Amino acid sequence: MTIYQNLIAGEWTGADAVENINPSDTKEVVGLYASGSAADTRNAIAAAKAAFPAWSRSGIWERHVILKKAGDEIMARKDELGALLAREEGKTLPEAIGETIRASQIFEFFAGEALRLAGEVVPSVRPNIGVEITREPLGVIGIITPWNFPIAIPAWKIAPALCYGNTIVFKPAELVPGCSWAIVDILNRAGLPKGVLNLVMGKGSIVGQTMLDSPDLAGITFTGSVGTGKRVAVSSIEHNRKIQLEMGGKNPMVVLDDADLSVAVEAAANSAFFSTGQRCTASSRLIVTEGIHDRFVAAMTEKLKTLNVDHALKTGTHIGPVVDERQLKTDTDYIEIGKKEGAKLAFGGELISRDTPGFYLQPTLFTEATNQMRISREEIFGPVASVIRVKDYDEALAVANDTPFGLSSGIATTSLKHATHFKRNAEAGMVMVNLPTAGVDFHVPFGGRKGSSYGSREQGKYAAEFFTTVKTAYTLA
Ligand code: UN1
Repeated sequence: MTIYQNLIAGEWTGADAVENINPSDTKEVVGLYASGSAADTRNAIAAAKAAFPAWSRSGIWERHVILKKAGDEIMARKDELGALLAREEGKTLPEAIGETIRASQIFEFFAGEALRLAGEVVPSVRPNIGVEITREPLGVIGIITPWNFPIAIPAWKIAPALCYGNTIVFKPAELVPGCSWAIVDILNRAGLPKGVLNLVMGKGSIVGQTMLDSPDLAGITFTGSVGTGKRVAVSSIEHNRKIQLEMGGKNPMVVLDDADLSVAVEAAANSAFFSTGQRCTASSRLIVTEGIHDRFVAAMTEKLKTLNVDHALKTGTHIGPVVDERQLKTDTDYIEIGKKEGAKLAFGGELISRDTPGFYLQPTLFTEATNQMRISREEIFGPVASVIRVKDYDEALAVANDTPFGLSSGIATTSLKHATHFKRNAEAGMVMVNLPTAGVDFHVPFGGRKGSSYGSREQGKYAAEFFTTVKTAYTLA
């Protein structure tokens, strides 16, 4: 089998490889991917550092052309890349193709942003002096991405980093190197100079740790677990390094008595169970007022009966497998914890077998949960959600905000008054009215508050905040 290698200083390299396994069919090896060493990582950082002076001064047209070419190629290959994504991560083929289209759109967006770079010219408070405020690239950026969005998250970190003139050392999640390799190959062929984008696939404990220890990374943008995020933060203080962290969520979906029941059920089922619940934006706490509670639970249970859990590439599959054995164990451990804590298992909870060996778990719904239970406080990252019964809107809002996280917060209601109040008072970076908490646009800011995020927002024009540093220049006229 060919080894998909790392790209360091413009050369494909690496002989040590690991298997990329399909979670829908663990007999299938998607490919062999290089596993980089600490020396590879240091070489990649040195290459990115050497490439920075020229790339930071490259013209905006050159950056536009490369980003646009990459976006176009990803779109042209959406079915093939979507299938690769579904095979390595396990989300369904339509979800995977949708994510691939999103990655293409992100490159198109930042291709445009490259042409819109602008600063400000303002008068000084002193006479005969002019002031210019400009944005300059930050330097070498370390990019560390998770397994749950194998193409969209790399796209939304790589595209702005390049757009604003930075160079990159990119470490994708070990479980899903395939889409990352494909994006790097596409950008490399689109004409990026050597060393501007370096790919080091491999272990977090080796590649990731070497990145954290380096004094040469000016910034690290990270999406992943709270624990690893904290390590990125602590190491970065020591190196005076800018960071952008997207970590967990325990996103609430409030359902009020006046909600349109079918809108509420669609939004809740999508948020909680699509992409196998493996989204930091998934809603795992369904906070339901008592007048609609029983009807909501009955309708959700009916809906869950219609969702097929099966091979990600099979037509008609709504929910693919869990990503790997370790995540499956986390999910089933939490299901046991929920039962012990006294929540009622209303649907699912069982492993299922299909034609191919894979990590298949039923969508799981608890009822009679309280907001103090561990299943309501800790991120599970699987197809598991709990219904928490509340008296009225005020209690629903208080419960929604009573969490260490603050990424996305949803409400299903037909009341303008409650929707408006919720938008203002939800302690979250993103608020959704009559929509799933997950599934976001590619051209507007993404990120959260409290334990969910640290640093400035990702995506849209707000991405410039992280990927640039501001210069204020004074000139005597
Ligand atoms: C989405 O819900 O569309 O890791 C995106 C995650 C998020 C991305 C969610 N950073 O799940």
